[in-house]
Amino acid sequence: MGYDCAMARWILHVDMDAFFASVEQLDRPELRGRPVIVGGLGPRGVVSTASYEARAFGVHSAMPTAKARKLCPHGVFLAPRFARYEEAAAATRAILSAFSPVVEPLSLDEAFVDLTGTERLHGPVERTAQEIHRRIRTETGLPCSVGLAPNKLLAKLASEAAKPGGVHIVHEEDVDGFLSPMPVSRLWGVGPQTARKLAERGVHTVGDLRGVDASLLHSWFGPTAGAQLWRMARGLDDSPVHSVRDAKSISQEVTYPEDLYREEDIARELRQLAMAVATRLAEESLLATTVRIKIRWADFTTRTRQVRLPEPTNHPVLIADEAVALLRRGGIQAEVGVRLLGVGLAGLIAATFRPEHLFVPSQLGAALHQVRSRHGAQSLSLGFPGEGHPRRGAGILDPGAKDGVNGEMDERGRGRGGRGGAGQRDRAVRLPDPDHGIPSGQGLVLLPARG
Ligand code: TTP
Ligand code: MG
Ligand code: MG
Repeated sequence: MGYDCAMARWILHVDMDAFFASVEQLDRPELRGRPVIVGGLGPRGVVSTASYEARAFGVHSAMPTAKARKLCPHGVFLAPRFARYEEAAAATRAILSAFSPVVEPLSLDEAFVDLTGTERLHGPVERTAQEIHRRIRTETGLPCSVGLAPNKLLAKLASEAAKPGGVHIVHEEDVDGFLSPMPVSRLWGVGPQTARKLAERGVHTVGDLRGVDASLLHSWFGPTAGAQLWRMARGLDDSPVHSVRDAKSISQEVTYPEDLYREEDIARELRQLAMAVATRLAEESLLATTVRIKIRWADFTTRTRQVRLPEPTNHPVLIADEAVALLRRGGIQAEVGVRLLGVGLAGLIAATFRPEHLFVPSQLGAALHQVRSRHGAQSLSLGFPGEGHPRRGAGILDPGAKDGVNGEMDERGRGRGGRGGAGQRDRAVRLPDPDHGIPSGQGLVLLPARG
């Protein structure tokens, strides 16, 4: 019914090929044609990406760098240069914006573009897809793959099918032929668990899935996931392309009933705000590249300061750390009290991958998000040993410690580089690995709920 008369949509998906490695090969021509591996270079580092030359040796993302070195001893191993990748990503986005106002960046290296209704301006969408592909290649010097299809689900699968370096177009009448042979695990949200459950029932391909009754899918996966699987098996997806993400920021501020004078009180409140915004960031599956603080003094002068992070993160400890470092950088006027504090996060990108190699205690971040979502935002705060309610025992974020939350940490929670921070208080988190460049904390501890 309504479906037939709705205007047919055309969604384009671009994904750069071996993005970080391609940028390195662009900037250093002597690396072209050679196996290039970008990632954490320390003993616990993880591969972010490998050039297609390196993939021939079996190297891939998320593999320990140590293993990649064994597989590909002649490879060129490089640490990531995020600022440069962001520059390349911005250049690509600028090209996309020339073809449609509706561009949704998904991560640094990929984006959806809604081309519906652009025919009058730019001609047939098939030609536009080729033109976008050509312009990215020639204007950024980087290889990419482009998918064009009636919706986001199919466009993303199409760009994967186009890899490396191609353009793949899926017309409405090709949908069945395109999807049927694919393993179900290629569909969004079909993780290993769902795939296993389906395989146990003889469902391996999307074609197999299409043969399963809706009622059966409901009984296996529940009404929501069941219906979603039924629709995806048919290539149906009406989710819109959101163009807002770039502009978005997340912030929170508090006006205090009594002005704050002591530096440690101000720092504690900032850390609390940082935890709150980091939680919202994680809830929205985003990473931030910029941290801001806002301070309004009792005389109503207001200052904001911001810092660009070396790498995108949603890590509450790291964000809190940066907020406090910003506070200290500007100096504290002890004689004038603080009336309002705010912490904001900007330069948001989708957390489509976990930058694990960048922040060693990433599981610590995940654990903090988990505890706070389960027990409420007030259940934990960050601070120094001795702050808060020392009698009830501040849980020190030392992965070696044996109590509660800390017990969940594994050896990955250790390893600290350190760019050298302000107050060198108790080093509650000891992270000895200098390759990871973790910003220095000021003795981070978990404080149990106050009051
Ligand atoms: P992807 O688009 O997933 O991979 P890719 O561009 O390297 O290769 P492909 O040709 O298959 O698309 O990720 C984009 C960049 O994001 C990648 O170059 C490095 C980074 N990244 C990580 O840092 N960690 C990860 O786990 C993944 C998957 C990617
Ligand atoms: Mg890519
Ligand atoms: Mg990608």
